[in-house]
Amino acid sequence: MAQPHSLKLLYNTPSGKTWENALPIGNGYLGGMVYGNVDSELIQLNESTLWSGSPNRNDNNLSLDSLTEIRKLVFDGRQQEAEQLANRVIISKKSHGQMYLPAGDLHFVFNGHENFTSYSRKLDIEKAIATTIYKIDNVTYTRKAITSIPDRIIVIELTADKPNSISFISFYSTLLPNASIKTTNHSLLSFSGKGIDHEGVSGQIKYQGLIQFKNKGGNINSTDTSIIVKNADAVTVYISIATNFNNYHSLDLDEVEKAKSYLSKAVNKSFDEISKQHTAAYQKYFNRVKLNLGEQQESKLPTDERLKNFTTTNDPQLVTLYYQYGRYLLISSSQPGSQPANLQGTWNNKLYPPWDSKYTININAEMNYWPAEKTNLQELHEPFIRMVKEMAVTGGLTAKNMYGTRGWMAHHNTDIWRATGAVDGAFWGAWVNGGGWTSMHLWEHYLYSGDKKFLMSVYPVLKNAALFYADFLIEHPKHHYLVICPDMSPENAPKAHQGSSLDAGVTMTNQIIFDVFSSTIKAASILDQDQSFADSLKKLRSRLAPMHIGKYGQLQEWLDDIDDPKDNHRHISHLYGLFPSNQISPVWTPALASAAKNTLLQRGDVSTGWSMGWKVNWWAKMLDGNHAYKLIQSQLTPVGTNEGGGGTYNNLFDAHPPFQIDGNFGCTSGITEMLMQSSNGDIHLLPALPDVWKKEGSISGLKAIGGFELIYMQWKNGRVIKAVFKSTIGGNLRLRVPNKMKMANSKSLKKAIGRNPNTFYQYDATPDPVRADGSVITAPALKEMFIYDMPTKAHQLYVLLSGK
Ligand code: FUC
Repeated sequence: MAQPHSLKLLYNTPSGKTWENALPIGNGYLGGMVYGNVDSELIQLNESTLWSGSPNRNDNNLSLDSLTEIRKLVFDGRQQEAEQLANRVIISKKSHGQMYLPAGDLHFVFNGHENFTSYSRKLDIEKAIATTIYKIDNVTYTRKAITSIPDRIIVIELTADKPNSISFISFYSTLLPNASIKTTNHSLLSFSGKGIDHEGVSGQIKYQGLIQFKNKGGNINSTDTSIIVKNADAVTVYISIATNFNNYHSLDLDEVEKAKSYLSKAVNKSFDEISKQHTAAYQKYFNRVKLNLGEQQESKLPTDERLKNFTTTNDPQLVTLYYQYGRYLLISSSQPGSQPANLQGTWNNKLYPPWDSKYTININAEMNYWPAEKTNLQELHEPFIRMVKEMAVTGGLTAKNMYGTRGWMAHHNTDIWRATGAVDGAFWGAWVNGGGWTSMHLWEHYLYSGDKKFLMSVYPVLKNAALFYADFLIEHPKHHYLVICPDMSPENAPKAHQGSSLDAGVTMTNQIIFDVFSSTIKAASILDQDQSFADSLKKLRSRLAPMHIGKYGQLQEWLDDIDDPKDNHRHISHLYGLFPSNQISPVWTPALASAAKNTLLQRGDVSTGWSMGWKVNWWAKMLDGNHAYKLIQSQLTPVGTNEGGGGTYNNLFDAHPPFQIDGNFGCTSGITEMLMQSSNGDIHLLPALPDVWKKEGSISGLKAIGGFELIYMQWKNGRVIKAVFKSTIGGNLRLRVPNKMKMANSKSLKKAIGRNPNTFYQYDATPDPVRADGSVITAPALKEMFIYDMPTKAHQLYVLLSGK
């Protein structure tokens, strides 16, 4: 099979003034947006700890005294009054979250470069380098930009193919007030200042930027605030930015020393040397997964044109590019020790960005990390996991202050200060599952790695997430289940509640609690501790509300059957149970799965970017590859052309709109789920392969639950013809494939019967009207599949070939 066209975003026009045309580079700590403009180039800068405000809390401690009243109002069906009261006593009177700030713009003015030819710019995501090339008269100019992972700096190289050709003026500008900008020794441009005050929280982040210009040939000079280069052969620019941020409660680092130390370590290295080491560090992650869906001639066209054509052309390589771009963006915005990727990853040019460019944890921040484990970037999950551990501390006080419980909780937003109070308005903010949902990422990391030491280290976080629920659940006076009240299905309101979202015992919450309890019970047993606590959780779990199928054949979003089949709200939160959780499965719970399918059909396809990204995952989990592909088509539609919905910008950033990075990550996860799933009690190969990709393709490097790695898989005409697995911790590998397979060494594969003996693949019975009894249920859609068992040992390769 032909090798896929190299993985590059290509353009033959500069970005102009449009930020969403510019190309992102980053290393988790620093971000740059490279415009590739010719006579006035712009690199927009970010530093991931440059935020407004300072350590602060935003709980509303009036909550506790009014809780009984709010609950009574909700149970009495007086939701609007409950919401009004919640606005007064639950919603923060202080900060509604601080903002991620831009770190300024670096400009280069090239006089006489207005009329250029032979222009191209590209982002090579195999090497993580952005390049701009153009010609003026007979001179070819090349600019390269990287954000080095090992050196923690941005480096730009400007070259020309004739000596003495490079002349420009460079200066820095910023939206941040009161910045000080100066030059030193004619070659160092520095900027410094403080993050801004916001919503009553004083800005205490101090930042320092150092931009060192190094010319070869020609000469270099400066004014007070700009650098002037004349007739150089080549110029290298080293950008170091640091802040005093140490962690969410201390600002005790020296930003000047930090910025200096990164710069001094890098400045004596050449661009080539830094870029070689950067690419090697980047490829350590990136090269782990290779995807080939085939390619057509379209691969050679500029990326923006391919995007325009995508819905009407079969361009599988654009999907490959978009898939790998999701991995590129995660590597570039989330490195061990860095801040987690926020709503915009690491890239923001606005002083007041949409939703503060912070962390929305009722879907968006979690979605950012869906590709982390399965696309073999598990180390990059660390910043998110650390954020959860930190919220477990700040949210411990919130649980106590606001709800009088033990354990920890968070509402629907957080920020760099790990604020866990309720924000925006009760309609959105009186949601208590930010801790429950985010803590499931700790469990997921354990499921993929089998790392018991890790599980031991995060067990207190899991246990305390469970404790909050254990204390906060109360009996529903009408339904008698244990429920959360006040509760809501994120950001949606049933018609019956006249515009109020508040309710009790909504489906998503019950599913999240079920997961938090089930994983804590399992973790306690794996770690051999807390047996009586685990038993008490089992009792509580058995009293949670099960999922219900409503009068339109839908999965009920609320405890009462009050869904509107015409509701096309972007949040379909009750399908959390289908993905990322697996309480709904066409294998184990066919009736619930068909209700989930009805819900998906009723809600429709086109929506905001992240919502479509989620839908790719859901349709993949429904084993419907063609519908999942339809959503990829809607996602890969130029922004503004999907009626009422999101899409994609020219630089392949996801459009909510505006830009929000979650849709990129959601889609990368969804494409993975189309090719391999490991959440239905087995490793399922090609579970949702759309017709357009059936002919042939291959993928390598995906990770599966239980420490398995798919070293390589190749398919032809929808059949798996080769699959190579590695196990890192041993255990039974149960395989579900669309065709017969055999082992390469002629050992026969055993036909699987009963429950998968691999404990990583054993799920607790879900609250399902068609609960499985332990035997393998074969839903009609799965009749044609072949299921095998193979005991494995750690670090051995297992090669399987298709029968014919
Ligand atoms: C949630 C979503 C919005 C948006 C915001 C950042 O509130 O409902 O669509 O994505 O997060």
